[in-house]
Amino acid sequence: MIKKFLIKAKALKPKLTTTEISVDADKTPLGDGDHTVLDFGDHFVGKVKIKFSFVGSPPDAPAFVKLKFCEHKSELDEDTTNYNGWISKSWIQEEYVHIDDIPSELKLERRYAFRYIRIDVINISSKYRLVAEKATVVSQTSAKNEVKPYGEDETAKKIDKVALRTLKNCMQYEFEDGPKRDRRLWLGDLRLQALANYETYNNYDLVKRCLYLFAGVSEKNGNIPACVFTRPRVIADDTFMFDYSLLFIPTLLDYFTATGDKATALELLPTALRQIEIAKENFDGDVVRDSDKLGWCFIDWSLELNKQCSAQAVYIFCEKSAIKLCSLLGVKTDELEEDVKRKTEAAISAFYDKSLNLFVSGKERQLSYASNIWMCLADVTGKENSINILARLENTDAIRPVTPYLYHHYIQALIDAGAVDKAKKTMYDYWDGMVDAGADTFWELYDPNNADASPYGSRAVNNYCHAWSCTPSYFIRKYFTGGKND
Ligand code: RAM
Repeated sequence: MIKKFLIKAKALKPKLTTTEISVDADKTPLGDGDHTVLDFGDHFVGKVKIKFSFVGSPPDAPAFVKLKFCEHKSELDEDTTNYNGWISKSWIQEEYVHIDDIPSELKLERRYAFRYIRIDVINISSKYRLVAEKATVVSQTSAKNEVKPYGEDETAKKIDKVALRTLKNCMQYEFEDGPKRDRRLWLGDLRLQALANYETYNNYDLVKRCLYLFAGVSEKNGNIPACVFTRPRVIADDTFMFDYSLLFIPTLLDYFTATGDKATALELLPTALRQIEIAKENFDGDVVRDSDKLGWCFIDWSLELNKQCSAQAVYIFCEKSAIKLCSLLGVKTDELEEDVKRKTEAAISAFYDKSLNLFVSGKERQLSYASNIWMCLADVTGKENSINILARLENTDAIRPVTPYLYHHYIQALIDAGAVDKAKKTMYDYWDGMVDAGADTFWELYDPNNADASPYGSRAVNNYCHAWSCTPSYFIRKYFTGGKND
């Protein structure tokens, strides 16, 4: 823990903006086994109150009800009793409550992320029926301003509206990954949220707070954890990821580029550069270790993915960001430049398959979008080759991205290579698919061919509002502007 950084993070803790939204229920009298659904018409994050009354005789026994908060309508009828995912079932937003006094207003302590509330009456006396009258959410966010959906056409505007809401609802005391689950700050998510934030809500202090939180909880050796808990007090998670630690560097570079805040950049630069030194411990010579000896390197939620090649590329990408940041700050870059040159040459000789003209990964020489996307982002073979690599991939059975997180990187790689039209089409197809499937906010996972896709063994714990899916707002404003930014 570095106290002076955590003190700065604390001073930057935002005040949340709250808004009260109420909806009337359909007031159907509910007996044993009956249920009703309240629809708030959009996705909200906040605390909830529900007013109940009754019809019939005076209530002579409590009503025992189940409340289920759902982000997406498909969750309303999802049976979660036999949940067998590998992360805790406690993330599912279900409550079992006794209502003793009726009429009364039930005030729930937890914060929920939802559009719908399903109320099931489990047990009630036969002498009366329960009536749900009205529900209210005090919605909260640290986004200060409203941002008008923007886009060069209707599809872009439609996607942007949902992306803006995704970002806004993940903006709480930190940039959360998902307001339903895990409700905390992850580095990979932060980097993408910050990019979208610079084009939209411009809450620079929230990014600054998150940078100081990460730097403040770094290990004794300087290593930055993949995620931070802030409640009930600030504490680092014991999860470290090869890629996420390194991604602190471009996150700091982006922050400095957006704000010009040199004091912060200079203060956090040593922490950023330290990630390169620590990452080096995972190299044999200039080639990063294979996936099984590397520890966790995230890249994507595809469980079969070999990460070796992507890890090498992330390292190069981040080291190049470090060079840029140092140059902007007037810090010398000779050692970084020598190292990146060696790592780039090693990347080509270890991972570039000359017969395929594509990058492959691991002992099995696995072909994936991830490896090639990251090698293009790291600009290992130059822009012209990148455009060919990304085009060539399409006619192969390379492992495809499964999360909007890797889709983001795919789109960025296409843009960097100059394939802006293809990037736009890819973004429209993928994100508009979620809009068509009823997204009010964008999801953690979206596989157009498999509605049940989940890295957790059950989609009941998937998020339908997830940080890393908000970047259409960034792409649309920065690159797909109908010539406005050219
Ligand atoms: C998920 C989180 C987060 C991501 C990590 C790797 O559990 O929701 O978005 O960054 O995994």
